[in-house]
Amino acid sequence: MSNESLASLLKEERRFAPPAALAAEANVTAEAYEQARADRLGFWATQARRLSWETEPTQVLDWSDPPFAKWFADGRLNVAYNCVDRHVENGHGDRVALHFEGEPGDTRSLTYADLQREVSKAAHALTELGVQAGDRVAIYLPMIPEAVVSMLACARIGAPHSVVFGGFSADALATRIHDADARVVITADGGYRRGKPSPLKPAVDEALTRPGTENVRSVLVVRRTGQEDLAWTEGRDVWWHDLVDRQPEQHTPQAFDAEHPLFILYTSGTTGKPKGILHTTGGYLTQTSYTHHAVFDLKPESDVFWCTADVGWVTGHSYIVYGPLSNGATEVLYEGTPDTPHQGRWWEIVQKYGVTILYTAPTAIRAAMKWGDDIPAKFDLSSLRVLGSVGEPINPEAWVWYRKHIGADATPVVDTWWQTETGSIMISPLPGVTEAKPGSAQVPLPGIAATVVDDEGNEVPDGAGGYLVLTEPWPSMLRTIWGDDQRYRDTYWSRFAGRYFAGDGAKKDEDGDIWLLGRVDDVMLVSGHNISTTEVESALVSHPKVAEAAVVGAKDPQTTQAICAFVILRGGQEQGADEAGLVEELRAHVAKQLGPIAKPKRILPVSELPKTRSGKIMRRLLRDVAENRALGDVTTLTDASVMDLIQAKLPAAPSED
Ligand code: 6R9
Repeated sequence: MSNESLASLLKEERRFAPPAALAAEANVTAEAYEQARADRLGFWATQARRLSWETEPTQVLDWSDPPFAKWFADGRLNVAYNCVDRHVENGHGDRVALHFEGEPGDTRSLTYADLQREVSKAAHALTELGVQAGDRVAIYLPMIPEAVVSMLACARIGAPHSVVFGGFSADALATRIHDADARVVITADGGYRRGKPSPLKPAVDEALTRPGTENVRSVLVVRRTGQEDLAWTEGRDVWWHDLVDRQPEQHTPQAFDAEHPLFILYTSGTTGKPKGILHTTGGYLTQTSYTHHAVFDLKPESDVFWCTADVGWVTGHSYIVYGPLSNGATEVLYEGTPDTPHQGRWWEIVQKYGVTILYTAPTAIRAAMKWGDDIPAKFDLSSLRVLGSVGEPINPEAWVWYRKHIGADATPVVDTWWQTETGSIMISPLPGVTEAKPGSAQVPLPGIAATVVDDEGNEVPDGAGGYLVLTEPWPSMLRTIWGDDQRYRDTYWSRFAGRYFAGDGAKKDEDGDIWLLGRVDDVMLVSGHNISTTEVESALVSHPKVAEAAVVGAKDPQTTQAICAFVILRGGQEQGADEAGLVEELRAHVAKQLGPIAKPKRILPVSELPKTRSGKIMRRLLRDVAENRALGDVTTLTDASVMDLIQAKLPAAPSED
């Protein structure tokens, strides 16, 4: 961003009070903020008692060597015991942990007692393969119960896992195996996506031919799709059902130090080599458990929780595996895509399992908006009581749509800001406390310290914009970048001395509530003004004909950058008929919402946008298109053919003012 702080253009006046019944019974009340303010570390020490420790910690935070934090350092615990065994010991062995729904419609329910047996067997199997505490295990699986079981089995024996998205290529997998120096890979023959089996094992075979992957001794393969003619390397490859099924059903968990590594998860960032974000044991589990309890108001006896994320994303780690299971939740695990075999699949699943809490991403909400209101209307969604959003700023219009059409115009919507690096939710309303504002993540959770600063690192006043920073260490923070302490310091702790720089633009409104404005790299500079892509996108989405928008700044000789928008129209909107008229209407709409400076120079209606598997729009690629450049790295795209469709729309005559 240039010297001028990010201008804040969007005005949002709608307010939604928490439902009285929910507020009266809420897990967390306004008092939590007071307690945390009065004694932040004492507050986290109290939250650590949510867990069962073999050795209770006496220390809370050790920040004597910043930015390298230690939390609860003299405590010892086992994560899998906390997520599984203790619930069985407490009499909840018959409670369903996972309702698995395969994409083809096959189902499987695992109780906590089942999960204990499966995790124990898998832990024995990994030990038989020679995996010891500290060894890294790569997991490359579809969204099937074995993914959860594998992660917990690794945690049980103290072997850090590195989960790699099933959609990533052999190259991406090889780089991650190499960087973490993994010893074992857990995979499947394939998984189901969009109605067909999609192979996985061949990518592992290919990855393991690459230099740097020689230390992989074994590949453990789950049979999911039953594909024939699978290549098999004798002595290295072993079927899950051959090895795991014959193991003993009891396994004694061993406690590890609170700072023992739990997992590495790679984030690609915008450029360069992926960063292996390292998370450890006690602090991570404390904060994922607390935030899951507080932000979703989880009542483990009655709620059915569903986080739609892939386990290969941090959201799947923290809010499919560690948060919900540490809290003894019953949850849904769904393998496939939202529109297979029909566009009501998710709502059918909500109805079938009586889902009460749904946690998803803005991209999915906007897709549902595009498909039309009539689709969710066909299903009984009355079980839902809390809705959550994560991954990108949620446009106010999408927020309101989500509440109205999925939440019966009654459920709270919690917009949760956090990152792979933060491990758990950091900024979010609380459903029983906060008066919600559509489009704003609002306030740091109790025990979390965040603010917005200008270029010089000075806190901006209410009503102004700048950079989001975290001003105090937090329990589930990353501990370093795997194997690269210097890059950890440089990336997060050097821009503003003593504070964590998140890389996001943000503003504080007149009430001091925080609004996220997108990645700092995406901010546009137009005729000397910094304009956030998020705000222009939200203005476009507030037009009744637009479901989704992606905005980029393209080089421009007159204005430094010109605003270029790609829009997806809502269901039922004619495309092509009078495109020029529609484009003019949308440009005028943005000018009216935000002011003439934010009026896009070009608007291109498209049918799809390039996204990562976690649903984030890849603006970098759209910038390449808008500036007529060859496309950069597309390996983390869900569907590379999208870019061909978008490029085919060009060149379109840019409309001039
Ligand atoms: C959990 C996750 C992190 C980046 C983050 C920000 C964006 C996530 C958001 C949000 C606005 C929210 N982001 N949640 N922006 N409002 N509620 O997404 O982790 O994949 O590491 O991405 O996602 O830009 O910096 P990760």
